[in-house]
Amino acid sequence: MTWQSICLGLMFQLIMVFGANYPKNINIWPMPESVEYGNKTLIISKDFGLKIDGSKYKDKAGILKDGFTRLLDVVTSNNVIEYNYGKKVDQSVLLQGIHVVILSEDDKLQYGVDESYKLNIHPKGNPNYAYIEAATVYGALHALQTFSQLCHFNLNTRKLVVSQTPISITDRPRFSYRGLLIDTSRHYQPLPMIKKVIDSMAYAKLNVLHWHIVDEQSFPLEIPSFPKLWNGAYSRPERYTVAAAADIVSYAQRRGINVLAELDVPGHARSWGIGYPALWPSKTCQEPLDVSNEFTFKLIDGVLSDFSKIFKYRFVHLGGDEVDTSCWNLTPRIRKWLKQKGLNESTAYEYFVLRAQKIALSHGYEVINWEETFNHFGSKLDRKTVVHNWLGGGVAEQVVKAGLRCIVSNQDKWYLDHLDNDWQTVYMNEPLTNITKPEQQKLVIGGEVCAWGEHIDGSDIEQTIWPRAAAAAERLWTHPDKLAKDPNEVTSRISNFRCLLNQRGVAAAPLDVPGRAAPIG
Ligand code: CP6
Repeated sequence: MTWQSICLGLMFQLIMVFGANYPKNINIWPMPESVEYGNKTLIISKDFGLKIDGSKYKDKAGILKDGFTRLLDVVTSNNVIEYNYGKKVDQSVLLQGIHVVILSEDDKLQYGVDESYKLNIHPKGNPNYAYIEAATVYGALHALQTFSQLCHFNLNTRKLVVSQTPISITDRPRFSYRGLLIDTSRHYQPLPMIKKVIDSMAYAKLNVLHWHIVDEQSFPLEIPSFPKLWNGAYSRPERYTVAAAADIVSYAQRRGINVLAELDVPGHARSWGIGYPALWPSKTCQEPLDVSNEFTFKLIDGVLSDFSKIFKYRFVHLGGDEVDTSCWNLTPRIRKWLKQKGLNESTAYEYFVLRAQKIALSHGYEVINWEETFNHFGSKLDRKTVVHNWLGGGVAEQVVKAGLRCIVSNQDKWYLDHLDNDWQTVYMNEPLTNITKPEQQKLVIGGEVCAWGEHIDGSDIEQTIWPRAAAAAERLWTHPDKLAKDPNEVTSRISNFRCLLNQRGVAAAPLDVPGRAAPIG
């Protein structure tokens, strides 16, 4: 018997004796880059407060203060996980608050903003204050989310506590783009529900709400330049005013989430013609938008001009997917135009997409397009285009080889409206599959789970999104070394996160492990 084996055996016995009543892991979702934790529990003071002494950031807009208020709301009201870690509550130290130091005064939220943070619960320094350091206020908001997941209601002391201290966390996202698509054309979503989705995204550190606002079924958004467009809404109440859309954008921004607006052209746009029938090839052939009509592009210009006043993200999504161009040839007027211009259906599709791109660029946007555009004429796309994968063929590899950026959303793994994509499948979808060169890996800016709206309205959106979107959130946030190789290793931790969502009022569906929805410890 060697010295080492005696030592290991002793450690094992110690863990058996002292660790029996103690959680095996730490329930943070998504898992941070590095975590060290102990087994003490600290009581949170009744007048738990926020201080920002020493921060360059002065919180004039109250983004941090509001984030702190939300933290108190979720940890003190109906949203507390009851854990009885029992014996090691430190009665001698009251946690009086959180000291946040933010190094940059800039509160501009943009693609690539520094979201890193450090969270220390008194391993050194002032024992009465948790300590957060972040480059920007948005990193600090992530730190508060992590902190909120460490708070529990302790049954022994009947007090709110922070468990597993002392704790020391260093964290930052793996990808800058961590998206969720919602679709308000197939079914309208009420504003409070969109806000609820935004809140829940912040719990999982997702940072882009891809708002697929309009499609062939309805056009619910007010466009002041072309006020008849929202005649294509299902009904008067099922519409979003400019003010409401701007409110959604600011609500999201204050939580560190950007809103990516989509204008899907030239397919998926039939509803535009309810207000402006000239956009249809004909009364009986209503899709795609009329490529031969200058009014089509004048209208796109007006819509994108109005978009640019509301949607402040660097990117706009111009769709370009599933375009059936047959109406163009079936309409004599358009067939004549194609012939005059020397175009066929395929080159006219290319002409349309590239012209729409130019309009978006003129309004200061960079463009995201669905992958069919790349598959048909990738080399002609603007070099700043981000190609959005959704088909199953692993286009990301080709896109980054061509030097363009890519977002991954393959439908066989990351479409949430496909209910047979279970959380394990979602978890295991690796955006860098077959991409090994560092300079090509950098071009994959992230990924997105999609909740297409054909079968989703306010009654089931939360259950459809959660908990599976959380599995993607960890894939997109967590350093690959910390990701589980086998999703079953994280069942207990994701169950805990699902339970946390329920306790915060989000109707997350059960995981598919019978009887294990809310494990203790
Ligand atoms: N709507 C739009 C959709 C889809 C796409 N674009 C879609 C296609 C196939 C499946 C799910 C959704 N409903 N505008 C494709 C990007 Cl299986």
